[in-house]
Amino acid sequence: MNDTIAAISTALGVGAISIIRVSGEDSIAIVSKIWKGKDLTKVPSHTIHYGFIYDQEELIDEVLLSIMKAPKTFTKEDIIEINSHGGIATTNRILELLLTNGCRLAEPGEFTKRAFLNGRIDLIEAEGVMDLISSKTDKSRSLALSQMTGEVSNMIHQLRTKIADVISNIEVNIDYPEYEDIEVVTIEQVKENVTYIEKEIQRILARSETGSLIKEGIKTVIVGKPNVGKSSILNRLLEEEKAIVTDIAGTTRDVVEGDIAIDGILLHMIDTAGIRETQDKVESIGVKKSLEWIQKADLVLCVFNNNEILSEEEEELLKQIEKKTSIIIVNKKDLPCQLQLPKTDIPVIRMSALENDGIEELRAEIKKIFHLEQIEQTDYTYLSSARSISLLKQSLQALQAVKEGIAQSLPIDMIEIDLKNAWNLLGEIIGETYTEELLDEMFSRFCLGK
Ligand SMILES: Nc1nc2c(ncn2[C@@H]2O[C@H](COP(=O)(O)OP(=O)(O)OP(=O)(O)O)[C@@H](O)[C@H]2O)c(=O)[nH]1
Ligand SMILES: [Mg+2]
Repeated sequence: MNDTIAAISTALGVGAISIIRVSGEDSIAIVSKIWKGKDLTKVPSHTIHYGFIYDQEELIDEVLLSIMKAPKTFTKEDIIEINSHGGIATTNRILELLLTNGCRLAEPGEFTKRAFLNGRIDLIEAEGVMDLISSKTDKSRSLALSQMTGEVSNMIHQLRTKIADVISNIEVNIDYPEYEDIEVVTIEQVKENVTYIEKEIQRILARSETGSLIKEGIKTVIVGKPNVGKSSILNRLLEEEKAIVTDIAGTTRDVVEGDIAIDGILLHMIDTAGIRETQDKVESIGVKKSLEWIQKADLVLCVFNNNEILSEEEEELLKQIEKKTSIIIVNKKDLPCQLQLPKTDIPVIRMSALENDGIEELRAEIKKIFHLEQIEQTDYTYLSSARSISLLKQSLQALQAVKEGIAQSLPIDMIEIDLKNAWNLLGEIIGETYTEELLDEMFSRFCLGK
């Protein structure tokens, strides 16, 4: 891991400035080979310098260079950041120069991976870095930030400390068995403490649902018979003409997608091909797909035409969506009513996409279903990644095993095993223990230069 890595940290394209980042023990030596300006081995850490990048005698760019010496840096290694002029040609040329002078091209997320491996941040904080970069709403930004700055990690540390206290209590007991009446007291204490920790974990898990909602958004699919106005509704929600609308049934052949935000929560909208029996091959693939989408969706918007009677396919569709979180939309309410819906517990919104009437009611219903107005404005210490939520669930199970063990009067050192298990699982969340595969998988999702 001692090699020195380099990458372009800004987005590639035309821009005023690009940043090329270098990290590793040879950062200063390598950059010095292509730099004309102050002697980098002599300048103080955390300073910025004006100078030039040269390829032998050829001037490449006029730049500002930041130098940050280990250990007080993001990776805990020497870091140099070259602020060059933007544009692909200059930026790439400087990167190439660094590579020919001894740097290795960084893998995606490698700077953050080094920050983790060198103990600068834990895994939760590393995930936070990635989430911050990819966040699309203000809420998901706040969530990522509280993760990145260690608030979420603190919460996990506190739980671990509580479990560690219980374990050390037991150890004392095992080490001094001569005090006969201690065991009874300890078992009672263990039970009490474990119940408390369990409750804490359950509370965090309940909130983590909100966490993943903020982070992942709500996958929303619009389904219904051809020509009922699905694409028109999508366009109204997106406030743009994204999907093609015609009076020809079967206009949408493949899925059309778009994102909207409601109260800071992202809805990833998918408009599908109308569902009906069809001979047309391309269309029938689309129909199959939209049925698949229903299975995958967090929310199904099922559209009917107010002006038509219910068809057989639509009755079938109603059955399909019963088990899902869904809203029935009766569209074209500007036309005379022909539709008769069977009794259902699914909320019904009547609207006219043509006259832009009822969209607000639809938004309000979505807010209600997902309790969006209740999402706290200030506290964002939720777990949000599937990885950490699953580990937290497993640690809850381990604690439940502790209580079962107590109920069955198992020897205390057996009970201790489950406690240690819970403690280890919480440790995995923050990366106290990890596997190479996990790190590879996690950091490969990062962008280059971070
Ligand atoms: N009167 C009336 N017409 C509407 C309304 N909403 C949509 N339409 C019309 O209905 C027709 C079909 O609309 P689309 O949005 O393309 O319907 P779709 O469900 O996406 O249709 P496919 O993609 O073919 O499955 C168009 O001519 C729209 O202008 C409405 O609220 N009232
Ligand atoms: Mg359509």
